[in-house]
Amino acid sequence: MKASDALARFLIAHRVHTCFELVGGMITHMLDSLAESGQFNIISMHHEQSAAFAAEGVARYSKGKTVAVAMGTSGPGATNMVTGIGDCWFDSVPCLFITGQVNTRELKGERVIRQQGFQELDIVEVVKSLTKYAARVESAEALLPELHKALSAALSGRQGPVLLDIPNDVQRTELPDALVEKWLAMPLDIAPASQVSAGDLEQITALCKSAKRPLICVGGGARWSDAMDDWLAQADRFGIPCVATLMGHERVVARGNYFNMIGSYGNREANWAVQNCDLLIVLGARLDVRQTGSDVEDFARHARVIQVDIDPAQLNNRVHADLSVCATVESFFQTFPLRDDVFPSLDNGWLTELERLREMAGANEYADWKISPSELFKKLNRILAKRPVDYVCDVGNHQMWAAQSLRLSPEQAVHYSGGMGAMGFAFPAALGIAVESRGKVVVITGDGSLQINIQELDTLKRMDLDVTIIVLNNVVLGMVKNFQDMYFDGRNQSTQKGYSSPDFTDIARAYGIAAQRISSAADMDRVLPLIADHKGPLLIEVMMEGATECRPRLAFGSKLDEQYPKLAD
Ligand SMILES: Cc1ncc(C[n+]2csc(CCOP(=O)(O)OP(=O)(O)O)c2C)c(N)n1
Repeated sequence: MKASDALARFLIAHRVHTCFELVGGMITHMLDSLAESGQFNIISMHHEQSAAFAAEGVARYSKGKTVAVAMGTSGPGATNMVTGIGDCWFDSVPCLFITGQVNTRELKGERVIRQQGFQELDIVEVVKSLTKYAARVESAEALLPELHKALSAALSGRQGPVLLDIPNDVQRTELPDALVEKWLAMPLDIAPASQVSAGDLEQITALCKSAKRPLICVGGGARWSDAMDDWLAQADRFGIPCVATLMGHERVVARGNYFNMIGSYGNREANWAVQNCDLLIVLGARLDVRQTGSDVEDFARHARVIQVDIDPAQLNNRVHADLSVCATVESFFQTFPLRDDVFPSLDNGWLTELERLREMAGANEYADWKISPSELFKKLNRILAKRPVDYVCDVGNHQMWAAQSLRLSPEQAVHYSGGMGAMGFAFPAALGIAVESRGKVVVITGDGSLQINIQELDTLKRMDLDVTIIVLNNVVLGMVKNFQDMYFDGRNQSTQKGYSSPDFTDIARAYGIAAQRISSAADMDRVLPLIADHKGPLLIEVMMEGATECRPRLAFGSKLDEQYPKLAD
């Protein structure tokens, strides 16, 4: 059997059945084999970066259970995928990246030259620091063992991206059928992750016993746990409040004792909760500067901190943890029962105070703007409530407006480019999510972010997916402009001066995609409800000139609960 056919069979045997790619000479054998298998969904994109984000979208939708392939040719096809690989790496998303490579006899090997073959580039070396496993497949016999190793690594422990670089001649070499069958029958080698132990549970329980103002903080490491929703519902019943980081916020359903997102762009009530709790239970969050603010010493200033994380290197890293537990958050949810005797010292006023603050912080902070982003998201919450929807946000103020105001119903999720913060992520990731879910996906993007992968409007039209793009067009690179306003006396080089954005409504229509424009609050009431029953591609351009601020936010050096503007201002 031809090695590239064996690759297709191996992937199908492991439920990998979607491939996003942009073709090039060095991947034609593999692509042909995937197509000829008749069991692969191949989606051709217009940029390998988009293919990478789209493949990532499949895994994000399936909570890391389904891996997709992003494939690019040697040289530029490979380097174009690096941003997507990095995104998977930082946000722990399993994904298989495959690059074609020049024939083995054309490889430069140990020669001190830059290149031997045309488009030869050592992508394995480039992505080593961004992958769980990356290797060049040296021979056809090594292909299936390498695939086995790579897929196993992607799905083990703290999940992440893997890359295999496959030379053209390796792809077209014949392999003995018996060898192929042997590897097809081999189950993946998924390493067991550490679990919360009885000793850990004892220590956690002891800290909970004395806590008057406990707080759960859900992070990215918890967001895909199947047990999370039931556990949080139980916490809700016992009056235990919960907040989340940006990544945790992706999957927490809005409910009574959920006090939203912490951080420098966090919700006021969430930051206040962190700064006033006496026990903070951090579940799968690495507590970076965006989550704690720069004054780490002051973070959770009155609290003892319990940190549960699958990755030992993340424990007790920036924030001092009084108790570090190296285990999956899933095992914590499964083994740490919530009963009314777990928090016997619970102060009832704690929840009442948090509720009061959440109510106050829910006020429209943009009443002086023609279109208030928080009001826009409140309307969207109402319009799409209780419907299965995946939101995908880009990077900028629009993302933070969404994170502060979107409220998820069951069967809803939102996806962010967390650690990488890559503008251009949302639209292609949404395509991947829609391919996998076959359901409604709503993209929240800015004029700067959408322009990075705008070429995929053609892919959306061709695939006819149920994707609505809401582009908040403030005609500036708002988040950075805001920074320049604060620290560069308003000199707005390249965010406003020298920056431009086009008419997105016209562009969508040119691609054959239905489009609407919102220029006033009244337009919002007319246009947003259309999303609910619309099936297929739709672009909504929201004109928001002058809207460049995120309220509230944290100035550098400020304490987490001293966000700007102050509520009384
Ligand atoms: C690929 C990439 N390049 C640059 C940045 C830096 N950056 C962060 S936010 C931002 C502005 C985003 O502008 P836009 O998408 O219009 O959103 P807005 O902030 O105006 O809502 C920039 C340039 C980034 N995060 N990603």
